[in-house]
Amino acid sequence: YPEMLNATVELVDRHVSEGRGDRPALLAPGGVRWTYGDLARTIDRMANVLTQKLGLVPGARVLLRSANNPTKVALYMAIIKAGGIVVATMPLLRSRELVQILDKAKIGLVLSDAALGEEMEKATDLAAERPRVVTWSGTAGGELGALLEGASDRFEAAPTRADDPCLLGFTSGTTGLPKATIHYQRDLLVICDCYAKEILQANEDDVFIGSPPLAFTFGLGGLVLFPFRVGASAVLLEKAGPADLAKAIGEYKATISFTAPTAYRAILSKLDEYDLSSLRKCVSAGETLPKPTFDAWHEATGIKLMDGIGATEMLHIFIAAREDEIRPGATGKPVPGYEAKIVDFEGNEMPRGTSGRLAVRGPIGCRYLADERQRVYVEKGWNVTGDTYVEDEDGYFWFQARNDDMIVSAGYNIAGPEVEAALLSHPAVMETGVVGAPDPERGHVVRAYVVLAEGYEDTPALAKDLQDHVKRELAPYKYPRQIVFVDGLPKTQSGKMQRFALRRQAEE
Ligand code: 3SK
Repeated sequence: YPEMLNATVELVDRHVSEGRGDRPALLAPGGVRWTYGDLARTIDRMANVLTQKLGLVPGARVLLRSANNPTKVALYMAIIKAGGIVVATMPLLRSRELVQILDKAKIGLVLSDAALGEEMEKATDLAAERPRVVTWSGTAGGELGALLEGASDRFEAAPTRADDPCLLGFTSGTTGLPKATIHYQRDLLVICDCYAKEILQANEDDVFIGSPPLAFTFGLGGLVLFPFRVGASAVLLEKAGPADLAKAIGEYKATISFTAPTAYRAILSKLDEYDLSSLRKCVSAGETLPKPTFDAWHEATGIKLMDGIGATEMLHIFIAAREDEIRPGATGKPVPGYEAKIVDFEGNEMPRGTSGRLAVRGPIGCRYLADERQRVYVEKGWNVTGDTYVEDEDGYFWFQARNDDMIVSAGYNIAGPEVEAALLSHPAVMETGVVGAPDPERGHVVRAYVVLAEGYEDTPALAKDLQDHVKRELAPYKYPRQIVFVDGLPKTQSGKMQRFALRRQAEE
């Protein structure tokens, strides 16, 4: 990339200057349809307000808080065009969590959807330094709407460099302690030019849709950056549960979906209610994709779910496979531009076929903001993601578990996610989380928390049937000696199962 680079100019303005201003960019419920021209003008008006009325200067951090909608995207791109740094937050965060972000990122300005204003106000009361809060409603009414009145729709982009920070991605990981990852202007293009161009292979006629919040970089890529890079359009849903998503796919004739395996499974359970015929590619990430879910989706829709592993630290997906190269059950190979290897605890590369810690490097790496955990994540220039993988003879990477999701039972190493995949191939199981529970004889035993599919009852006979099913699918020593039926599983805001919460429960 050139030394001077502004991601908004590349992702939005370029379509207007190259004559594609009339193409649709953003679609949303209520008949909202913004072309690239509409979007570019809105961004410029917002950038003028940010710099002239709200005092934004290059390098300043702005906290952005709303569900997925066009106004949020325009503000996101306006902050970047003005050289600011976006700090996007999950809509459901509570004041206690928000205040940690305000303080860590030293936020001076908050832009919040009025609907989420109450928690924000509480957080600003508690912050070390109270930021200014500007709210908006709908497609930019309210306080922000008043500021936008009369603002010019022409704004000269700030002279940003390719390696100027433009995004602080917060991650609580699955452990609950928030870390901020720094991303540069160029990183926003890197993920488009590596993963999206080489693996996803979208084009300008695609209509992207999905459920992840834009504050989760899986959603930012899939619902903003990837469509914008190729001049395609994106559907933004404020409510994006599996049923909302499946319905909207039919309404908007969406062609590429981004969501987690749990949502694909939930959609499958009511498939006859939806029209998914417009879909041509379906991306699954955020959680490992169990093979039974891959198989069931393929059988029902004819589409191969595209699994991928990504991380907020790396901004997006770094191991995946093109549709024609998918090996069911494997995550894939390193995305072009990235390298991956399996290492032992000393960082030595391990032979193919051996399970060990996944280490990755490429054009984007982990850069935590003022955090000692940088030393743990990056070892000798390699990003150690916290996942246990095996690389096979053909260079495909097979997920085993998060490093701390291995259960050691009577001397056996058992990967919780492998037992989960076996359970999920039983029709009674809707969702499951498998962890170790302390046991005086075996050290730990395998315990499965199970959410049942509709129409099944939590009886001892069903528990026994599930155990027998796992014994038939896997080496029998892996079967869950304990089955606990639950109504739901603990999840992070980005929808990842919190096995640490289940482990804690199992320890009690
Ligand atoms: O954390 C993840 O699971 C993830 C997956 C895909 C893209 C981005 C991220 C952060």
